[in-house]
Amino acid sequence: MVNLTASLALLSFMACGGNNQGNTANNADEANKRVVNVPQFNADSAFFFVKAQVDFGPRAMNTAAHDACGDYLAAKLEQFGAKVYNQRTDLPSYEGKMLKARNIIGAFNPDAKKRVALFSHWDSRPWADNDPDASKHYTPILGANDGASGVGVLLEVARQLQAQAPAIGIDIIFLDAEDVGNHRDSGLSDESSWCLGSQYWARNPHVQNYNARFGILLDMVGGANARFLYEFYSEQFARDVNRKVWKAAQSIGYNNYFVAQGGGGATDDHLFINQIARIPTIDIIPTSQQYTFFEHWHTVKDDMDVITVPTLKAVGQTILQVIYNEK
Ligand code: AHN
Ligand code: ZN
Repeated sequence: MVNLTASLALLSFMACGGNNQGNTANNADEANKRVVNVPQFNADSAFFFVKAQVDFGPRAMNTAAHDACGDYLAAKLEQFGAKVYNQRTDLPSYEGKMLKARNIIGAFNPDAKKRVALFSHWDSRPWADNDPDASKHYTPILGANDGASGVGVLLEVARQLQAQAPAIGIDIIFLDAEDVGNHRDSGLSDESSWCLGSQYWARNPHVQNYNARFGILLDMVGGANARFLYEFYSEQFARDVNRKVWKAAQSIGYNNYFVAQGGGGATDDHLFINQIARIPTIDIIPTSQQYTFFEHWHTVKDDMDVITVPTLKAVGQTILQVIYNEK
C-alpha cells in the first residue's frame, strides 16, 4: 500500500514535470536530464584523443612509440584530475619474449567506496595477421579502432569527470599487452596468450582489496555502423550490467548501436577480470555478420579512416548516462 502510494506520487510528479516543460517527452535526453544532469559527451574531443594516440605510430610492445604514448596517457589522466597509478611489470609473451608492460590507472574520487571501473587496452597488435595481403602479416598495426578508440572515449570521459563529478568513484584503467596473443600462423590457439596486462592487473590490483560494483570494457568502439550485441561472456558473468548499459543507451536514443540481442564471444580483457578479479564486467565490442569484429580488424587498414565520430558519441554518451545515474 505504501509502495503503491509512493509510485503514484512519483508518476504524477513526473507527469507534472513534463507538462511544466511545455514540451512532452518526445526527447528521451530531456526526460533523463530531469532525474540527473548527465554531461554532454564531446565526440570531436574523443576523436582528437584517438588521433593523438595513432599519431605516435603503432603502439606495439617494447617500442619507443608505445612508451611515448604511455607517457601521454598518464599525463592526460593527471591533467584531468585523477590520482594516477603506473603498474610496470615484465610479462612473458607466448614466444618467451619479455614484454615491458605498463597498466595506467586514473582514479577519480579515490576515497569513495562505491566505484565503477572502465577499461580499454592501449597497446596495438604487433602484426597485421588478418590482412588480406600475406606480405603484411608481420607489419605492426596502427590500431585506431582496436586500441585507440576505447582509450579515446575514456579520455573524454575523464575530461567530463573533471568538469562535473558523479556521485561515485570512477577508475579508468588502460590495460597493456592485450593484443599479443598467438599469431594466426603460429598454429597455436591459447586464450591465455592474450590480455596479459589484464591478467596481471586482476591478480595484482593497483590498490589492495580493490573492488568495484561493476566494470565496462570498451574495445573497437569507433567504427562506422558498429552494432553492439550482448557479448557471450558478458552475459555469463554480468548479465545485469549488460541490461543496465543497453537500457541506458536506449533511453537516449542509441538503439541502432546497442541492439538487445545475444552476440558471439570475445576472449578479451573482461574475461580475465571476471574470472580472476571477480568484478562483473561486460565488453562493448562490435559484432558483424561479415567480419570478425569489424572489416579491418588486425589489418594495416585499422587507421584513422575507420574512426567515425557518431559511433564514439553513442558509446561515450551511453557511458556517461550509466555512471552519472549511479547513486
Ligand atoms: C580474439 O577473439 C582472438 N580476440 C579478441 C580480443 C581482442 C583482440 N580484442 C582486440 N584485439
Ligand atoms: Zn586486436
